[in-house]
Amino acid sequence: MKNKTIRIIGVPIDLGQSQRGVDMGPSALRYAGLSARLKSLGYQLHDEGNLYVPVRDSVAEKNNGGFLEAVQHVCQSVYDAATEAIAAGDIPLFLGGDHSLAIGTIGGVSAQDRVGVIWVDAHGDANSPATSPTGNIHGMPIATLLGEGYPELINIGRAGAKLSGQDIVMIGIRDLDGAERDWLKQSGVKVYTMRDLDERGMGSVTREALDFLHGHTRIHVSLDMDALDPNIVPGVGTPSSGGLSYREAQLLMEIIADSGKLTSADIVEINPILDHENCTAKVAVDLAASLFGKSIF
Ligand code: 6HN
Ligand code: MN
Ligand code: MN
Ligand code: MN
Repeated sequence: MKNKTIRIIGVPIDLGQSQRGVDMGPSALRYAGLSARLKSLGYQLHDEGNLYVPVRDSVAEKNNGGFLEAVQHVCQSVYDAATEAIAAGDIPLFLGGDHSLAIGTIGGVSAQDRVGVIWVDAHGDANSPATSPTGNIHGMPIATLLGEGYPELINIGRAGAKLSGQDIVMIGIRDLDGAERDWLKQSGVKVYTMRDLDERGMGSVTREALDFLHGHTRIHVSLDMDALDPNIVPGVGTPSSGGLSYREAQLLMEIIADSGKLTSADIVEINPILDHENCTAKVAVDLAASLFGKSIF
């Protein structure tokens, strides 16, 4: 995997949720030294800058759909950037922005091959417009990718569902809405909650997760920073207590790296306005280094 090119693609989207500030996530990650850290591991780094995302204040909010149309346009350009990076043989690393962008990243990276997704999050992000208590699209990417929800988002890039439940493993889950939970249970997605991690430990859970995806040659990691405990990552818009420790998250990244199958990733939901001295982005950079193969010894 090393001597490959990592293509950094910023997606400063804050239109999939209601807190201001998550659009600054890509800058926070760059200021925390992301490129230099990955370069030091032996990769070529190519920072494409940020994709165009309209400034929230310049977009009219629709009554029920929030910023549906704007999210659709952004996710289409994310999809295109993802397919281009994969076609070039690069590893795209998407910097969010809120988690709605994963509709585009995962749609795009799965255009040619079947891709296994490891979704690291406190939340299931498996609401549809019918089940969502907030209407926020960042709570809907998993359902959308599985073909449930707004047709405008489901059909981005190519028509229909981009994944099936057997392509997705979730780790770190502890905050599901009622109807979201019911839907997830019948979806075929493999869900590891915080209780699973407490009982069995991160090492065993991660190895089982990789085994669940053994038929997939490519793995995409979608890392929502709110998977970690808010005590160590205060800069997230939807914090949930009882999250991953620093070392649990590192071990997860280290074991995924050992698989040698990582071909794309997202780091999302960092909100510098809510953060303390960019510490959330600094933790994210540490995790990215492990995900891309840094080993302690
Ligand atoms: N995220 N389940 C809540 C909702 O609004 O649907 C929270 C979603 C959080 C989404 O953190 O990416
Ligand atoms: Mn999320
Ligand atoms: Mn989340
Ligand atoms: Mn947020």
